[in-house]
Amino acid sequence: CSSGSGSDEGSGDELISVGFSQLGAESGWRTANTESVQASLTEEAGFDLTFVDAQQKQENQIKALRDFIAQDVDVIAFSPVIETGWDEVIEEIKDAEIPLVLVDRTVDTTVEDPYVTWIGADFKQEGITAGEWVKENAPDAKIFELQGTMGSGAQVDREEGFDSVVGEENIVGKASGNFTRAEGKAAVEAALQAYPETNLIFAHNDDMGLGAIEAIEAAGKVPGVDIKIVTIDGVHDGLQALLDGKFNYVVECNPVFGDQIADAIKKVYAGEELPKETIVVDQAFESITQEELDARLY
Ligand code: GYE
Repeated sequence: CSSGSGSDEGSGDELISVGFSQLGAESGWRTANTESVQASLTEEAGFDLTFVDAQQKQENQIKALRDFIAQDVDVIAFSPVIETGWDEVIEEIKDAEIPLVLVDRTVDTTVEDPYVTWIGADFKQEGITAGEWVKENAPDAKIFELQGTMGSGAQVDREEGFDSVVGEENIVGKASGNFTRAEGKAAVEAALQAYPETNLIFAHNDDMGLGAIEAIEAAGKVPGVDIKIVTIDGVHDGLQALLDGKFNYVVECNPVFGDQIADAIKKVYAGEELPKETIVVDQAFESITQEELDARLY
C-alpha cells in the first residue's frame, strides 16, 4: 500500500485503486447495494474502481481477489458469499500488504486480524426482531423458515436470532431458497406439500418472500391471510407487498451504504485508525403508506 503515491496509471492524479468483489446479483437488496457502491466509488470522488460480480460462486470471488493482488490495487473490498473457506486468500492479501475492507457479509476465519474494518448490518438482531413480531402476533404459528444461501453470514445469523426467540415446536420445516425469488418459490411449492399445516413463512429476504407469494397463490391460498409472510430487507417490491397486504412484517436491512464504504476506504488508505465494525442502522415495518414507499431510496 503506497499511501500518497496514487494509481500507477501515470495520469498524475491521486486516485485510490480499489478492487471490489461483489458476491452476486441475486436480489433486489444486492442490486441496490451494487448501485450504491458504484455511485460512491467514482473517479470524481477519487477512486479507480475495479468491480467484479462473482455470481454467487466462491471460486469466482477467490479468483477476483487474486486478480486484485496481481494488479496491486491500493485497497481490496469484498462481500463474502459464505463465511468459511477464505483463509488462504486472506493470507495472500495480508502477505501482499493490501488492506482489506469487509462489506456486508461476515467471514469465519482462523487468520489473525483478517481485515481492517467491516461495515454491515446486525443480522442476528434482524432475526430476533422478526421472531419477536411472530411471538407477539402469531404465537401458535406453524412456521416454514425459508433460509438464505446456506453458510452465509446473513443466513446463519438471521436463523440463529429468529430461532432463539420463536419456539422450536412452532417451526415445522426449513429449506434454502438461496436468497432468490425463483428458488424461494420452488422451496415453498415443496413446503406446501411437505408441511400442509404451514400458516406462516419467515423468509430470510424479500425476494424469497416474493417467490413465496407466487407459490401460495398458485396453491389457491391467500398470502398475508391464510399464510402470513415475514421477511427481511425492505426493498421496494417487498414493501409494496406489505402495502398490498401480502407481507405482514418486514425488517429493514439497508443496502445503501456506499458512502460509508468510500469513507472507510479513504481512511484506510490514509492509514487512519478505524473501528473494527460499523453497524448500518435499520428499522422495521408493520405497515407503510404509499407516500413513505415512494420516498424510499431503494
Ligand atoms: O438480505 C439478501 C441478499 O447479505 C444482507 O443478501 C445481505 C443479504 C440480503 O441476497 O437480500
